[in-house]
Amino acid sequence: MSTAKKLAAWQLRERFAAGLSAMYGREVPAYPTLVQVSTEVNRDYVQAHPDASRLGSFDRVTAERHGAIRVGSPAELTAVADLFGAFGMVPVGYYDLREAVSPVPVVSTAFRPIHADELARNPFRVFTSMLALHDARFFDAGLRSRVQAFLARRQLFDPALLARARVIAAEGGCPADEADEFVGQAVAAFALSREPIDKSWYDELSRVSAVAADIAGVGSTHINHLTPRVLDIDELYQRMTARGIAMIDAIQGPPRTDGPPVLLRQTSFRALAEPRRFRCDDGSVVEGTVRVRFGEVEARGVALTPKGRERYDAAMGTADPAAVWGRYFPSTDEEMAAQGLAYYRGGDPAKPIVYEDFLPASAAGIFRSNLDRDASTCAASDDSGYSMDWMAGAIDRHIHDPYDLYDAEETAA
Ligand code: OOG
Ligand code: NI
Repeated sequence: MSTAKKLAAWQLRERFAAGLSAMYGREVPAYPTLVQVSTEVNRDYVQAHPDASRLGSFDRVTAERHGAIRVGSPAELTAVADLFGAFGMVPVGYYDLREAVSPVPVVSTAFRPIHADELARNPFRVFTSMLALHDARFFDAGLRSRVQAFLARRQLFDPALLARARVIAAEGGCPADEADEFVGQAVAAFALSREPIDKSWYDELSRVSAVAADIAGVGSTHINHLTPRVLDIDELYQRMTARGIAMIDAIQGPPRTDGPPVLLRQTSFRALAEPRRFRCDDGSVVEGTVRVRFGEVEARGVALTPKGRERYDAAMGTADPAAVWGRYFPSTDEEMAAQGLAYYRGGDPAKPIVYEDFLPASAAGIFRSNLDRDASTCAASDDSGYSMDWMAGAIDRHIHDPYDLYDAEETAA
């Protein structure tokens, strides 16, 4: 029997997250600043609040990131699922961003670890969106078949990398001496390509939606953003603004309140222009820029039960959620637990279960805040049939319901 040292899925995940962060920091110079300010905010917060680690240790929170990627087809989404499986990341939740106030032509899931001990070791998660190509409101039949032909010609991941990932997922880890190469290749698959972009194709897709151009206008995928977690997002917002970094107008999600923080609050700074080369119809290559990648930061609170979520949605539907918050939510964890509004380990209000997922309205807002204009739609009706079940079938995997996971964690205690 081999005695070679083996790395477990979580150790590979930790290296994968760190590798992506290092690469993204080289690609997007504002990102290391965001990480640095986030770390400072967390350090100051922990010093001033003795109970700060209720929602996660300083080490976990400061190392914590989520990423976002976008792919074009069910086959590409399946490849992502194969790759992320090696890192112990499985699909959780279904988000339909076509239903947002400013619709985005994608349907999404999040790949993440699901067990409490795995989350505590490294909670890296990736919000993953797939182009809703079969929604006729965005894509007519002609454009759809040209996008499909374009996607069929590209290969996001080396088949050998995916084969290796499937073996690692099945074995729950890999020999230590193979880890660097595997993780390095997985990270590199999400680098921004330097290949020239076909200008007229990119422009045509941009007229439908900037997201469509970002996904299907180029030959590869890339990290769209990596998001550090902070313990005090209002403070982070102020410190970034003081450094002269223009943030979007608002913090998305629940307002700041005196009571227990719930769900997820996020904010971002505007996508930065990055140099890209474009190939014109006459074959010449010109320098240009694209603006698609941005910086985002988030604060996480306690996960809400379905009953709590209903209250949340009702509060958020009012004109000024901050002003009326107290009518919808009590101001202590004890009351939150007693009323069955949020999840606590073993029902103990001293042990909140952190929300590990995303919010569709915020996600659409994050997309939206970084696009110059909304998607253009036509009057056609949507017969795409996209749903969570459709997606589960398309990638041939169970998509976990977040509530099942929180329920299980509450009783596992
Ligand atoms: C994903 C936007 C959603 C979030 O944090 O809600 C997201 C994207 O822009 O691709 O990352
Ligand atoms: Ni995000």
